[in-house]
Amino acid sequence: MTASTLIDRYHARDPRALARALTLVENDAAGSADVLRAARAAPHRPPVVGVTGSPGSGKSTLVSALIAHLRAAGDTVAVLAVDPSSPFSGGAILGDRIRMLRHHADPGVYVRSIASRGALGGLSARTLQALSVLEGFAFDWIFIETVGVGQSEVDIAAVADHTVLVLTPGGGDGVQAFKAGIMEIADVMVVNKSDLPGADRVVRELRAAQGLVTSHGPDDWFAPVVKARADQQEGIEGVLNAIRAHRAHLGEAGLHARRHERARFELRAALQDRAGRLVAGAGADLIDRLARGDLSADQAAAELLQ
Ligand SMILES: Nc1nc2c(ncn2[C@@H]2O[C@H](COP(=O)(O)OP(=O)(O)OP(=O)(O)O)[C@@H](O)[C@H]2O)c(=O)[nH]1
Ligand SMILES: [Mg+2]
Repeated sequence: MTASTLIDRYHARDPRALARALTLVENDAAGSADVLRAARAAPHRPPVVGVTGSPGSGKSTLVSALIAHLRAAGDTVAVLAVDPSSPFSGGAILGDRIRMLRHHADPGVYVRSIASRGALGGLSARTLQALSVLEGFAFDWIFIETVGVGQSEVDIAAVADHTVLVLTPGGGDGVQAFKAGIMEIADVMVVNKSDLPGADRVVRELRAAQGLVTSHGPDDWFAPVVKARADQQEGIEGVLNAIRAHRAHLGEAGLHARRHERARFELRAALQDRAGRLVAGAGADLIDRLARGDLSADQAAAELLQ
């Protein structure tokens, strides 16, 4: 298939062309620039919802419940499941596959798993390209699930229009989130597993913690705290309404600003990729001079860039 045939079929919403286009941009293969340009020129702007939270908090179950809800209303959905290919969360991807399986035969749902950059689960430039290809395919909604370890939850907030933080009762999850500064990235907070004891307390704690944050302007967004029981489809409408409310709050100007933030993130990711390749290819002599102290890291960097 030539690049232009592929793009024609992609525009015609052929699912095989979508899969092909995604593989192309994920591998930075020949023709990927053309595909990417076509995807980004598309007029569609589906909401991009990032879902993050501790391992096992119920992110995949929640996304699956949201899909069921949206499909019932006739909306199409794509999911980008970012798999941190690290040993300590190695089981995630299999679990995701199994949980999303009930949507498997539905052509209105597309699930794509993609490896993340390194053990910290950060998003790579290629992941963002895949996201653009999904956006251009005119899905009504796009969800990105990342495991909330290290870099990924900060990354997701820079990339998504709406960041949903999934918390659970017990384990001091709410307080933990507050301390770690994770609450600041959340546009919507979901207290999932509300069937477990302590859910109402976590909700109260989160709301109280929000109240402690000073210097709020009149236009500031207070992330709604929504209770849910994802495995039973409970509270899902509330989560969707909170996302919709945040979209309305952002408005055109806010969404525009988020797109620019994403572009900046993508540029940084691309530069980091390039820097990594430069360092990998650095001569032994340069490394030796740096190690001996003949050269500062800054000077060595300048030399590499030349
Ligand atoms: N009791 C209870 N269990 C739930 C609820 N939602 C999800 N679970 C269960 O929690 C477990 C983890 O759910 P997942 O959806 O895989 O969680 P996750 O956050 O995607 O996990 P990772 O991707 O591995 O980080 C599963 O056994 C779910 O069935 C809930 O509302 N209540
Ligand atoms: Mg999961």
